[in-house]
Amino acid sequence: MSGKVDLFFKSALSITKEAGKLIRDQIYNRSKKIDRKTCDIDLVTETDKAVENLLITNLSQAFPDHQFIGEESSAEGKKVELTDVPTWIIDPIDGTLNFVHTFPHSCISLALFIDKQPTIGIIYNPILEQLFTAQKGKGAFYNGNVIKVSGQTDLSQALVMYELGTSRDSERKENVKKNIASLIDIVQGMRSTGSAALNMAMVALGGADAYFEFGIHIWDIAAGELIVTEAGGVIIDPSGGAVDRLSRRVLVASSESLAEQLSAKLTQFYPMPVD
Ligand code: LIP
Repeated sequence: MSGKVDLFFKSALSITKEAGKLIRDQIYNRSKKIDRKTCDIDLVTETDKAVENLLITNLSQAFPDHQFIGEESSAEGKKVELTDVPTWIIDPIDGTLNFVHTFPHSCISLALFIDKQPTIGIIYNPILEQLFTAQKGKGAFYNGNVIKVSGQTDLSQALVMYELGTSRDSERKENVKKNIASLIDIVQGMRSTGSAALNMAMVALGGADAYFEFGIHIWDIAAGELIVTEAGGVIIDPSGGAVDRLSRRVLVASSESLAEQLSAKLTQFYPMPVD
């Protein structure tokens, strides 16, 4: 299977680079065609759709028996179902609001799951030429160089990634405010890129020490999970225990100890799962 995964990886990388050109070509277009999804801060552009279409078209031509879970296909009603069949999980532009604002922190997040396990992870910001990759058991890389998490084990010394999210749900917003107000006096710093995948890439790079969010989707975290764990980090449910990739909740950290310390400080929130 290893030879096959190498082929999957090489093909996916080439197709992702091709798709990245669509983002790079449009990032400075100030009149992007923008549609609203669930609210005025949950947006999709024609570039999101074009990138997802290019990835699915080319990957399904190369691997006809593979399945797909894509953010925009899901938004158009396709059921989100993770089976044992090799499945590509796609966020065509993670950080769409950044892309709309020409804020250059947006990326393609592409993962391959086999038997419901992450096997390939690719996070590519084509605007700043930032490429994070991992294959199961083969380590994590940033622009071809091996990366490792920071190994931070003290929450008071940690730089923690968070997000405000893209829903106007008042209960969720209150939870965000509560956790920021609590953590601001506990951790050394807090940062937000506007992209779950890039937040996870920062943890894998060792540039941040942890990231948590309530309200994400499987396509936001599927690639980042493998890149973080192959860099030596951990992924858990924010309340502790094993992550449920369809629960819309995630916590990654540079060490088991830091993950547990952060989890203990969080006020939990349980988003409605995607049906
Ligand atoms: C975004 C995530 C981010 C989250 C936003 C949104 P999108 O993904 O990367 O972490 O806070 O709500 O889900 O919508 O830009 O692909």
